[in-house]
Amino acid sequence: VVQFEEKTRLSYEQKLETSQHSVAKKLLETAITKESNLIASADVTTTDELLALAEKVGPNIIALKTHIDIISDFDYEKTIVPLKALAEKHKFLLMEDRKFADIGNTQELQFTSGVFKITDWADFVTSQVIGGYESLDCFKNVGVVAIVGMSSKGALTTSAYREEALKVANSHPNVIGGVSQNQLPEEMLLFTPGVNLADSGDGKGQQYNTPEHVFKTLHTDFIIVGRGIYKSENPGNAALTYKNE
Ligand code: S5P
Repeated sequence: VVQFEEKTRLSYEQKLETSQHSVAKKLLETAITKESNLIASADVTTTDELLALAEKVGPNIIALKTHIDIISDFDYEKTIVPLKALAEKHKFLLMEDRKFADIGNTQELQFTSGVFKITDWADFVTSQVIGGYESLDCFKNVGVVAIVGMSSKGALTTSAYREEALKVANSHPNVIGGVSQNQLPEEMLLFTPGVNLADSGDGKGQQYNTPEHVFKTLHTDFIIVGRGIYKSENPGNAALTYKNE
């Protein structure tokens, strides 16, 4: 009888031993300490909602993912200062999902300037790799999560694109991992959005899988959950449910 052994994923402890980047290490340490691999996506549009959500989900997440440019009353002192305090209190990291997609010089300006000053507060950011290797050089003081594959219907991140994107991402020292709906090389951390226990889509192109599916078939390291948590009647309980899943 020939037995086929299913390839198992490395443990967070094993990944911690081999990870090179300080932000990757911090994420893995947080995951181990809090026994969580959950990132909540805070796609809310006011500072009050953002801070209230962070307070509720904070104990059960390892990172809070923001789209800081959708906060309509953004103010560095009123939005970021208390958000950083909550991150410190509940021991989670801040992931700004900016999905940079330009030449290096422009990305550097978008990262460091404007009202958001992402460089001052984000622990890690998402970036497309469409601008090529050198476009990622500006993200020196943060970890970069490369957008390798997207979850939406009809996305142009085909297997040929993903293969090329991975070459850029996996060779760049600022990159700690990738966002994808497919497995990644073991040395990269895999972040998977498009996770929801109740729905299979949102009617706007988003496609959902369950936590069980992405952990078992993709060997995801961290799930990213937005509406499954922040639209829930009780986001604190929902975060705990997704953490336990
Ligand atoms: O391929 C992707 C990449 C990202 S980062 N698909 C995604 O949905 N995302 C983000 O994950 C998206 O921008 C949103 O902030 C979150 C998913 O939210 P949900 O409400 O659909 O869970």
